[in-house]
Amino acid sequence: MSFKLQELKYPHNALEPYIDEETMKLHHGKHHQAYVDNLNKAVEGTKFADQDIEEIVKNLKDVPENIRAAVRNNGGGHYNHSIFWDIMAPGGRGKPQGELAQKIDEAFGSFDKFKEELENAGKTQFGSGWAWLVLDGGKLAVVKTPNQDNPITEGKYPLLGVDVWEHAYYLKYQNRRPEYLSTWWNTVNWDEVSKRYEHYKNK
Ligand code: MN3
Repeated sequence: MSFKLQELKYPHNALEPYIDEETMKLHHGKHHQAYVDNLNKAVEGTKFADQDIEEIVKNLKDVPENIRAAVRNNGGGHYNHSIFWDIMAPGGRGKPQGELAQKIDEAFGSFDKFKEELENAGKTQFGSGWAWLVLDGGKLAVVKTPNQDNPITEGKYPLLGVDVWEHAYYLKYQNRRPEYLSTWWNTVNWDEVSKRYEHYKNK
């Protein structure tokens, strides 16, 4: 068995005007595909070829040292982007609802404060990486990771993540990462983020 690039649940132009079609085509079809291909090469002939990508990234310390860096970068790349495509949707889905909305208010003071904190994490991630909303010991927090690292390797469950690699925004926003980040909220599928919250809240 090998890892596969999943189809997007929406067309490449569906996140316009916030994320342009060309960026989506390259990002999904080339960048994500390359992570999948390189992950498959790294784990070929090992037991990891048959494991769930989340389990692999979560238990990165169990991956043999000779392939760990390749799995960290490409397995992380595969896992991170799979989350990213899922938590976006055409037209977005407004605001968090119910228990997740309440937990965001408790943890950050308000939804706007949370947005500010996540954007700030994305802006201040030096070089390539991600900004995340995570469940850390049952509490919501914002963290950032370099490269293709995922917070789950540190035991923090990712509910939402925004890619701040230049390939995620450069065609449309050039060097304006803050503008990409503030616009990105229009794409967030809060129904999916809530599902992730429900799935991870008791772990
Ligand atoms: Mn990317």
